[in-house]
Amino acid sequence: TKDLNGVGQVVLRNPQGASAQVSLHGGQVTSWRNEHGEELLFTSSKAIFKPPKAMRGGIPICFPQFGNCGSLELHGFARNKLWAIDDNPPVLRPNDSQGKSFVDLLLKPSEEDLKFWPHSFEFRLRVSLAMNGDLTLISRVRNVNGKMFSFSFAYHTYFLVSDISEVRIEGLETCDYLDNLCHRERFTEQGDALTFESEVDRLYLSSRKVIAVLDHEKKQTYVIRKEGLPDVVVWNPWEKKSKSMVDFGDEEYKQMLCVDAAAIEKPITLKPGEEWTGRLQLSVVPSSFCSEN
Ligand code: TA6
Repeated sequence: TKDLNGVGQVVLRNPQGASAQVSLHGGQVTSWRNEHGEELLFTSSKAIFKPPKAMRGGIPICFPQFGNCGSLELHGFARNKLWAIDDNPPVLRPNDSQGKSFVDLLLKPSEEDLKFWPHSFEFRLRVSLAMNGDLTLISRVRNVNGKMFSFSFAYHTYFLVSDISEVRIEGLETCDYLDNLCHRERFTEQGDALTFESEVDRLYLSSRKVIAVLDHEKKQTYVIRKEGLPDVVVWNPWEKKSKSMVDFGDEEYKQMLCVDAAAIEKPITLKPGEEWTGRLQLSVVPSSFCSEN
């Protein structure tokens, strides 16, 4: 089922009790809970719910620019805009809606937006919750017969973890990455799973379609499946940087990890009438850890 509550949030629910919450503000998923009602996404205790500022946590949409590698605000304007419910959504793949509770949102540029980013686009976002609790986000960006344009994109996903020092990422081994902490210098990841002892801010050039985030304490694994999104951003600000952010609690860096399915290194270019689709499917599965971890 889905219902729009008074604060512009669409709540998706499935019969097993799992739920997801999507805000019309920013098209941002603000909550994803399992069948026991346990929250799976991080939201800062100091998050600012004051439009147009994006709320720190959940899954902000970074579009048409990731980071501040362009002329727009950090991570682009899409996450700071009011989206509309899309009443005539495009037909996606049949299983994109079978047995799922979903909502379709639409973002189009206002006259104001066109002054900053003069490209006529339509951005359709489908957020769906499957019967098994999986959360899927499908973004479709179309060039509405304007001139050719390029953009970078990320699902800026704040996963909730029990203790960052007990988390590891599998699926990025041997991938190259650009290290934001070293002037985006290029390195190659070693053969082991990624673990965390200090600030990490990296862009992995990983065309692998499945990434796993293992939370030792919770004995659960987030499984990230992505299509049309060749890169993965991994970010934890650690103590010093998180203390410098007003909307980030002092110790909260221990309970979060951003693992963003993205298209950044090679921006997406759309000719008039062309469309790009970026799919993200999130699952959470119990994971039995072997004792050596
Ligand atoms: O996730 C990578 C990153 O660009 C970091 O460098 C940091 O700036 C972060 O995003 C900021 O994201 P925020 O949600 O605070 O806009």
